[in-house]
Amino acid sequence: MSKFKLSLFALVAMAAVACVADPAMEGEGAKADLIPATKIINHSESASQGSLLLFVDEATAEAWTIDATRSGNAQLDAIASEIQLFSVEPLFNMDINGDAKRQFDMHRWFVVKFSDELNLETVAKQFAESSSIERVQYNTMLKRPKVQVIPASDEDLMTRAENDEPFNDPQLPLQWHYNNKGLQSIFAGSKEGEDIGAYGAWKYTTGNRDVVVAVVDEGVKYSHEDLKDNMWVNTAELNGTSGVDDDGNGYKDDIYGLNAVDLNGDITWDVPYYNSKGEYVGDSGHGTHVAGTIAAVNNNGIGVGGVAGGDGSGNGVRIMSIQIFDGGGSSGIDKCAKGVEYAADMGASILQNSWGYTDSGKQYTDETYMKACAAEYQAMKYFASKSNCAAMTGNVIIFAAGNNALDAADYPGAYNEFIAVTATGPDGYPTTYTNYKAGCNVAAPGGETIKAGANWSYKGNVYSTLPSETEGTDGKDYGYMAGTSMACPHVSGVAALVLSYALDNGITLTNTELYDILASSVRNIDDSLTGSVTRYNYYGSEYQFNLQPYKGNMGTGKLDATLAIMNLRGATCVPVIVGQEFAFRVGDFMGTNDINVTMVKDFVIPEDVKERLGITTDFFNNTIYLECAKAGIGVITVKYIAGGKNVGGGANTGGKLIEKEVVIISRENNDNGAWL
Ligand SMILES: [Ca+2]
Ligand SMILES: [Ca+2]
Ligand SMILES: [Ca+2]
Repeated sequence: MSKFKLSLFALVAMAAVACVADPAMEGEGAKADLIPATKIINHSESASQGSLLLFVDEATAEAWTIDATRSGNAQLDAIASEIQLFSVEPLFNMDINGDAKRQFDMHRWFVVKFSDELNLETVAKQFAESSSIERVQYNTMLKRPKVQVIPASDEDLMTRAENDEPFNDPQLPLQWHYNNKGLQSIFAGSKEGEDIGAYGAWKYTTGNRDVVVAVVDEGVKYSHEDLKDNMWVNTAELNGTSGVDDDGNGYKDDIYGLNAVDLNGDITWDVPYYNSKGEYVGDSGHGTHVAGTIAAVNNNGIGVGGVAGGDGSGNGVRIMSIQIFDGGGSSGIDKCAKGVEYAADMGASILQNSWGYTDSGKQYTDETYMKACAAEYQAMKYFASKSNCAAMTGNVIIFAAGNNALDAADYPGAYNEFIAVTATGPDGYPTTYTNYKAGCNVAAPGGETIKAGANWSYKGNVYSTLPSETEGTDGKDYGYMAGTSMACPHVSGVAALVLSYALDNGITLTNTELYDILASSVRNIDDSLTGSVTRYNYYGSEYQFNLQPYKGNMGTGKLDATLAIMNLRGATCVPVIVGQEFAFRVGDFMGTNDINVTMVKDFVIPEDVKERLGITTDFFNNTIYLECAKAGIGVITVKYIAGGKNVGGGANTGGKLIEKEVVIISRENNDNGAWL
């Protein structure tokens, strides 16, 4: 039988052996076995005792909503009576956006509770016998993983931003994943430009308050000095009465989001827990770390930066905490689904998920995932159907691909309507832990751990916020983690930047168009994937990590925030390497077969752009020869005649004069092949 556990994806770095798929999983391929033939849609492993999720027919849904003791079906009432049900409750809150939820059949899901003493499988079978019950789902509990946290060193905390940094956050230079300067002191083999391209994008937007990102994870430390100003706040509860559900959404005191384990507003991040082996498996700071990557407050003179953390003027995107882990405990599928429902109902437009069913890419297909995780899936579909950002029709869902070095992304991320994010290191290569191939959509920096002399070096991990109260963070508010968990919030952050830019500039798009922008605003990764690179196994021994299997399998490429903004603008991007002349043949970039560029009339380079990039130009035969002395980004305007007839000697008949923005992106050669 398949063994799934739901886990957060922070890498346990010491376990980063060149792990190939566990042989025990190979050939298991028990897809048929995953979905039992009966109405019982999943297996009872890791299921919560004393409760089941039931998907009922319309008549029963209506009857149970009125009186939970009478379904209108005598057989079902007899079963309920025999089991001595404690309670029958709708899974979802139909009082809020009920009509929209009905379209996803969410009104037909109920949670039934009964004595823990009863045999769960027997009860499930009894319900499955009722003609009124269409599906029975075991309430699978999410399992706590071990997460490696590397607190900031005193030296890290003493870091001060150089003058060339765009913001004054002192530890920004440690965040190579936003802007990689190729410092070998951070990572041996680190390459300039192997980053998310944040600095370029920040010239156009740094965030917008009206974009809300729901972080489905451990609780976010909302009081963190570098996060508190970018937390989403439910003002009715903030200004309301303690112990009272002031806004009537079904949850008391939900000021910063939802604790989906206890189903209240008491978000926590520092609850300790030890398993039976004495290992610490309590809160790790994972949710706070992920939140910082998306929206730590920029330019506030403290700590770090966030991809969409604003510019210090109060314009960062906001983080809503959806807490699915709490100390040693976790949500089941039911509460996780309610957390997703909450994010949809309370205004999040991006769902950030650094969790998944471990190894499930080898077991599920899209079809079996939809069936076996039906309650959660329907909540996801509902979330995606809502339009919580004025700039976008629909919402978007982004997942980490998983950390088991498997050639398939874990579900739910692998599902075709969600984005699954793979992870690269500071040298731009795939990380040793990242899942790849089937179901993977796009790559982003997730961090890598290597040896530096005799010691492990974690500076190539992702640096972000931590909760200092939490065991393992050593009293530090900042530190390192690595994993596809850390790559995923870079993509959520870029999605948030794109929406921010759209809001700021009156642009509208659909969620499908945003997915398309995320998947197409990429730099090439495949050209560099030949041969191998040196990595280190669990015991610290060097080995050669073969790059070949990753070629063509990390998704469409490495996401670049600047390109994403440019794609939204619909502007043509021209890539230039510093110090090398580039022949910009306008006809190759503009026009179509029907409307050819017949004559370039003029091009305008604003003085500030000319100076910033050190641009020199030449012009001949409809080609602009460009050379940039400095790295950077600038917009020029090209005017040309399309569709006319070039009669020679600079004369033209007919056609249409077109004026277009062209974005010049000038970069140092980072030796990773063509990068557009
Ligand atoms: Ca409330
Ligand atoms: Ca309250
Ligand atoms: Ca900061």
